[in-house]
Amino acid sequence: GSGKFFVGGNWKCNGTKDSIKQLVSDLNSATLEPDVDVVVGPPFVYIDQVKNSLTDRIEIAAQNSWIGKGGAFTGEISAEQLKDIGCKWVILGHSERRHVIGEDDQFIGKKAAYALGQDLGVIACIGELLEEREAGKTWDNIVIAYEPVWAIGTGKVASPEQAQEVHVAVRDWLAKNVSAEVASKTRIIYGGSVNAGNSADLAKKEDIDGFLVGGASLKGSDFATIINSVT
Ligand code: G2H
Repeated sequence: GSGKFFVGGNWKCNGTKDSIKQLVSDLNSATLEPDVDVVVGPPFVYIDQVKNSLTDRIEIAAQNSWIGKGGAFTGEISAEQLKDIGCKWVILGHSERRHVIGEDDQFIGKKAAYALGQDLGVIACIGELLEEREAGKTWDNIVIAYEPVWAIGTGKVASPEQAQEVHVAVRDWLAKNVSAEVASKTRIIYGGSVNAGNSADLAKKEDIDGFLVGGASLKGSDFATIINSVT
């Protein structure tokens, strides 16, 4: 694999002040492998609550950001605002945003480029194929999440072999289209029905450098098990 194991919890549009208080307290008391980068992505409105209560051991991601500087863009949140409240990361291009909300590669690419320019880390999600180079030249802060659409929230996880095959293809694409160095150091993580029972087998695969976890990240003990499946 490449770099440090990376596990992101994508809470999506879930939670209340109370349920998040509980989840944060479970995460604060969980024992986590030290050699894993751990990030959670609460809904925007709870980021401040999480930032003020969650251990510094875990960093915070937003689930979206605007394509440029803030201003007259009703309903949007800027990268500058995310930084201002202590967010280090943003999840961009998630398939729910592509397929339910209608974001396309070009729009997601603009968001990624702007967020990287503001020094946010980007968790860039792709579907079946990496269709085009989306984020310009700054690859240092990018983690690529491969999430086959059929595996998202369905309980149908990709087999370790299926995921490994695509991760290798993505790495080859990076080698050909960006550089060998970027290909070898970019973390390519898997998302789609990862849970406490299947993460260890997936983590054994050489090109699976971590996970983006949805449903199972809402339970602290399961999320901790997934973090600790690093090999
Ligand atoms: C895929 C994943 C996390 P889940 O979207 O982004 O969600 O683990 O619920 O399939």
